[in-house]
Amino acid sequence: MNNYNNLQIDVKDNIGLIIINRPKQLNALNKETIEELNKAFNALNDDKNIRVIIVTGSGTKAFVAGADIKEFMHFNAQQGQELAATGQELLFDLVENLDTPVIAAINGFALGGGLELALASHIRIASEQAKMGLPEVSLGVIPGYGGTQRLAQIIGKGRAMDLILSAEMIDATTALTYGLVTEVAPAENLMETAFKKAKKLMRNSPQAQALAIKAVNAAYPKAGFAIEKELFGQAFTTADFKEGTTAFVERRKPNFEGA
Ligand code: DAK
Repeated sequence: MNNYNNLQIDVKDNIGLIIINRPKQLNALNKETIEELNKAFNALNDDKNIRVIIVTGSGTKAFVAGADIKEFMHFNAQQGQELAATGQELLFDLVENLDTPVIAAINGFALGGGLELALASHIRIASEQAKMGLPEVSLGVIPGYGGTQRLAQIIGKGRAMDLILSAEMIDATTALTYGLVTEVAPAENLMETAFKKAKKLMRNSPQAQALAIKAVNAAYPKAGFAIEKELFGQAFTTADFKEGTTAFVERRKPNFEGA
């Protein structure tokens, strides 16, 4: 099960644990990690002995600090659009629509694509140290992995607009108030709390849970996701995108056109 460069998979008590393991890059999602996550989620979902999947990040600092900026800054518009389409399908839509319940155990920074992975998960539990946000507009892009849609679905349009347009991070207590996470635990108890939750879920019918996931997801329109992909592609071609990602790598504030 552990034939992955960027993941560690553990199975215990019928629970599948996926640890995203690129601590030096704060577990940022590069293309290979997204492909490996697709394989791992599919494999655990297909294994009928696995009743719940928990996804978390390695180390104590980050769940996932976003898409890998150093990788995607070099993509051209076509690659950007392709990545938007395949990334959404391979990982974010996949997770949201799995039969097996997925718990995101948010152990630190969950930013951009990292928060989008948590948003696609069925249940979110955060450590007291977690920080969450969608900083994309500070890089000259928009959330491209479903964030514009799922954040508003989960916390409402007003708060989602605030978080997306300000690019600000919120802490775990605020996330709990917003309903972005449903539980907060001290950092040292996060995994214990997530496993406890998983065991509670396991008391119930897996068939009924799979049907319930389908039914809940059916309530949300899909059209916005296609528009998000298209607009993400547009943002990818702008000078602001070049400036925003270059400024990140150069560790300086961006100078956006007209800002
Ligand atoms: N990508 C690549 N490397 C990253 C990274 C990221 N997202 N986040 C952190 N790192 C790297 C840093 O560059 C640094 O590397 P070295 O300089 O040591 O080589 C290392 O991780 C440690 O980070 P820091 O030195 O910055 O650590 P600090 O404690 O000072 O700051 C931080 C922690 C989380 C506040 C900071 O690292 C940070 O602001 N990180 C970036 C957060 C962010 O903006 N994430 C990206 C959001 S945009 C797409 C669809 C969606 C997306 C992309 C494409 N398509 C459809 C194509 C989504 C985009 C995003 O996620």
